[in-house]
Amino acid sequence: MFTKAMVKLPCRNMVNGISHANLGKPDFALALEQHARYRKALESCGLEVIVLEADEAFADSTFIEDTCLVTPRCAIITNPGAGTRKGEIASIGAALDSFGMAMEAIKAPGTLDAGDVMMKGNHYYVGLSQRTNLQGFEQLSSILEKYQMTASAVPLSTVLHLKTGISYLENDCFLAFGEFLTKPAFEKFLLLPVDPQEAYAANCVWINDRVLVPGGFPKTQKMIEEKGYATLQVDVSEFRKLDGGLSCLSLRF
Ligand code: CIR
Repeated sequence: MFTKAMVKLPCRNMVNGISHANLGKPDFALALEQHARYRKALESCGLEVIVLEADEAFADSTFIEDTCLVTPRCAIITNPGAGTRKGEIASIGAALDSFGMAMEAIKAPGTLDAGDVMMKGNHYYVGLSQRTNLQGFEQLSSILEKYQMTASAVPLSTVLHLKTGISYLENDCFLAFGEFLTKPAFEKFLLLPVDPQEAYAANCVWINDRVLVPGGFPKTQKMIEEKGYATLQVDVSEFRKLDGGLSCLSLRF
């Protein structure tokens, strides 16, 4: 169960964020509204939501998930793989300070975006991607071992981040798209296959027996509901324009 979420308000400069989506520039005013509704959805899952101020110096800083992996035993500040995002980590340690967590960090030459990290109990699946390199994975793995947790690497071929294509819905059940439907790492689990027309919806977020689902992906939402989950729909179209999904917008712990 999670009790808290941390989010960071989008900045005006988000329109200059990294994007390969070809969906145009985000509308900042609409992004603010969507972010407010996202925060409400987190609250309705029973979470206390901590809101960090926007940081104009970093266009992608609203995608706070990439800057830190918060586990039940420690928080690990990452070294983001994109050059323009590295400075985002400066503020995250201080923001988490008051929670009394043991703090660890990924150091260069290791790089890691926590969007590449998926938690399943005490085990963490880590995508080797354009953002997360082998050293980043190895550092993360030794930090987790120090706290009696484990990690395994999952080489990625098509997606930006691991959680772009797969989400853990607890109960040994995953939502999976494309390359994740055939990866040996996940073959022993129940995989709910996301329709290719709804690929973006492969990034959903399980929170305390609810599943946040992006707005506009009815087949995926229905499939999740048919498995017995209560869903909450949140439209994040403006963040999608920057390759960001629902999970990227918060740290949950
Ligand atoms: C980036 O390319 O870094 C941002 N525009 C999107 C980051 C999305 N984060 C995530 O999937 N965890």
